[in-house]
Amino acid sequence: MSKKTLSCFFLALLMASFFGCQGGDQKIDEPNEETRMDWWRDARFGMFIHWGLYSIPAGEWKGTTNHAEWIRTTAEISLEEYDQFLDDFNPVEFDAEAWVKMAKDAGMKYITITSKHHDGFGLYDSKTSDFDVMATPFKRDILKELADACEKAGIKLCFYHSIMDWHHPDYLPRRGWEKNRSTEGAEFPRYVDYMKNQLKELLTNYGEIGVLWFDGEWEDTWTHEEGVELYDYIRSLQPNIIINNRVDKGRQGMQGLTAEGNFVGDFGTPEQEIPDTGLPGIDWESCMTMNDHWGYNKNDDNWKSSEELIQNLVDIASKGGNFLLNIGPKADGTFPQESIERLAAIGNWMNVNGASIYETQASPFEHLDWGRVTQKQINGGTRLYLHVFDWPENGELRLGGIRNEAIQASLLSAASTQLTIRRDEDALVIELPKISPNEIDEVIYLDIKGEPDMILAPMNADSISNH
Ligand code: H79
Repeated sequence: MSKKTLSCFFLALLMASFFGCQGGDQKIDEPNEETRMDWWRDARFGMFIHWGLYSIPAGEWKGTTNHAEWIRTTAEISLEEYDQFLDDFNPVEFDAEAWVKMAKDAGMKYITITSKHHDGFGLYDSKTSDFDVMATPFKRDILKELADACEKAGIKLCFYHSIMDWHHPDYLPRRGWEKNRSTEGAEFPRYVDYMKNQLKELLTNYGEIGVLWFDGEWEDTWTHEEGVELYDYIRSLQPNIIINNRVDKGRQGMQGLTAEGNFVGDFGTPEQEIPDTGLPGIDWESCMTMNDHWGYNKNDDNWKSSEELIQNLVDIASKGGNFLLNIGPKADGTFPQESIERLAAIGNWMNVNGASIYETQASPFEHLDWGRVTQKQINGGTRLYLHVFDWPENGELRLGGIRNEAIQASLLSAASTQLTIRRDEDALVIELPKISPNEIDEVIYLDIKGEPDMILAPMNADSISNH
């Protein structure tokens, strides 16, 4: 093992122990593993869509306003009352091609939509259920229209499917407040069969699906054995599909990474957070809302700025993860205006800087004051993308702790601009224009010879125990 490989190994070990996880059983011994995950690892950026009957009350119920896709439970709405939303679901403005175009223009490579959320409502034509879009005045298979639009646009379609189900009579347990819903005759194994039949429909009628994204696995009724069985079942229907770690019981809280053990699932799922550092050898995807709710909430105006969202995407890419950014469409089938504006701003940035995100790997640097780094192999060397969040006042960008010889540096937004590079002890220093062309994140690319040869802090027992 070379010194560099050795230090990478220790870094990986340190991070794994720091996070208390080994990524579980990620099935890395399978011969087709690399190709199966390739498109997803290259994509880096996807759109989450939370849409269903809950978009009708839009987060508000009898004067309380802090609800969304959980409204049936958080507002304690009886099944009979919730079922009445079926009559009102008529999103006449829904236009699958327009949705897919907004995702694509923002630079997203895949769309993960709720085929069924915890409320049990299906956005598609399910022969196994009466609680689906065909029971509404709309009577159009939303997922089929999206599948066609995605196919045309070259976007991967993925499904979020909740294991927890507050509607099916065989699902257990009932919510604590649901005193009037009897459990008599309910049999959980029959619910599992129902869910598998639904999944079979979803994996048979909508072409090749990119990801199955499970959720609601934390309830006591769902077991590790059922998770493994479901994982294998899904892979038997579409062998190349990718499945998140919430299919099994190994997820560790909202941090979302898989605990050590024999758990199935192809990637970790941090929710509303970004890990502090990269996680070498572990696939993960941070999912996040643009405001404070997943489903549409008409009173929630706590929108993240476009700057924050772009910097989140960069931060995640610099740590080797994917970003799944959520939209909660309105009941009429349109996206909230604030979401449309943010998608457009991200798209403007991605049009210029997409190369610094797609098909990149995590940063070789541990910490940088001024921003983040992503990297890509090039002929004979490595292209480092330097994402400058804080433009240096003295006009000098300092990249410390790297031994490689520099080849050239340019602004990604103006590749003809050659920037001057000099070495200052362990650092490469790049002379920048006085003013940043893009205050959110101007990207410099720096080509170096060979793979990054980093000067890492010595890994001894003291430095490990200091973490
Ligand atoms: O679909 C969106 C939310 O509706 C859903 N996940 C995102 C993608 C979601 N469901 N619940 N939550 C989010 C928060 C639930 C957290 C908890 Fe737990 C469930 C706390 C205790 C049980 C997470 C899982 C922490 C421990 C286990």
